Amino acid sequence: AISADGHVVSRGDFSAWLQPRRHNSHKGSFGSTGILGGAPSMTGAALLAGRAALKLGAGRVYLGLLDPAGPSVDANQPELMLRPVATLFDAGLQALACGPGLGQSDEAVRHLEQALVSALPLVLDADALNILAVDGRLAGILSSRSAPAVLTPHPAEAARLLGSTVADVQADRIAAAGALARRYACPVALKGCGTVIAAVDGRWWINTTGNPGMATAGMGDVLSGFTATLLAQQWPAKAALLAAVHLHGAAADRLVAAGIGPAGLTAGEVIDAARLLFNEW
Ligand code: NPW
Ligand code: AMP
Ligand code: MG
Repeated sequence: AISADGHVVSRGDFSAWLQPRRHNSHKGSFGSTGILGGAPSMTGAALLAGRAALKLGAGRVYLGLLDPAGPSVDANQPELMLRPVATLFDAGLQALACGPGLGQSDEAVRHLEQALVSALPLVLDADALNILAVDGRLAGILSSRSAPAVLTPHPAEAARLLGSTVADVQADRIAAAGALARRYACPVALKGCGTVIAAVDGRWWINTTGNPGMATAGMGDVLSGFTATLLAQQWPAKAALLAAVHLHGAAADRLVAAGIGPAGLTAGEVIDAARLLFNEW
């Protein structure tokens, strides 16, 4: 223990939820994960999140892309089901990641509100956090909703939410993560070297997996997909967040140990390495 309230993340923090698949499982046993994002020029973020969800065991993955000119199929991952965003909420989801490449258009705000007022477990990342930082009404809906949500800000997103600066956030990452967890009444992962996970009750964890090879575009979008699919597979919010953060970094560490990175490590490669590791766990 680092202090009475703080711990280093280890597998024991979530191993109770690592269950072998029952022999008679079917795709409905592993949940339908939704991804809301993919505005023009950022569809890749949503596709990465969707692929991450798929390869961490999702029964089904649905993507609602905001880009009207976006693809209707991912030729590299045709298992993903791409829907017009207006129909995403009709797909019978068990959890939804909001934010990867979402943008901050009026349409993005409307869909985020639909997510917040739903009873779905949510991952809120990237532009979903940027919208919450400037829209007090939606922030109020978040802090009073009863279904689970988790927040995964990087330091700049955390600074926007707190109305502070990246330097302030980085000067006391544990305090920043804890303040966000209290304010929004949900677990928070403040990402970056030594991701801090803060719970609503004041407990916090530092994750020591991960490396600077992860400092590349798309890496956070993969974490959103991992977290969302664990929520859809019925993991409790805090366990899902701890496991996703730990696995994400451990997968990147394994790739670097194999010479795949740090330079040039890609987010897509981390998805495949995480799949291997998760099946070993
Ligand atoms: P600086 O200035 O570089 O030092 P933004 P974004 C700071 C989508 N994506 N420690 C950083 O600092 C996302 O999903 C699409 C310190 C900079 O100021 C979003 O929807 C992709 N500072 C959207 O793009 C792949 C740190 O944060 C600022 C920090 C915008 O997201 C990429 C940048 O953050 C991307 O995911 C740290 N550890 N980490 C795609 N393939 O379609 C970050 N900063 O302005 O929120 O922009 O994160 O790129
Ligand atoms: P994002 O900025 O949203 O793309 O998220 C980046 C992801 O990569 C987060 O999960 C970070 O914790 C992780 N990451 C980036 N740089 C490092 C680093 N130097 N050490 C460990 N993890 C990192
Ligand atoms: Mg991000």
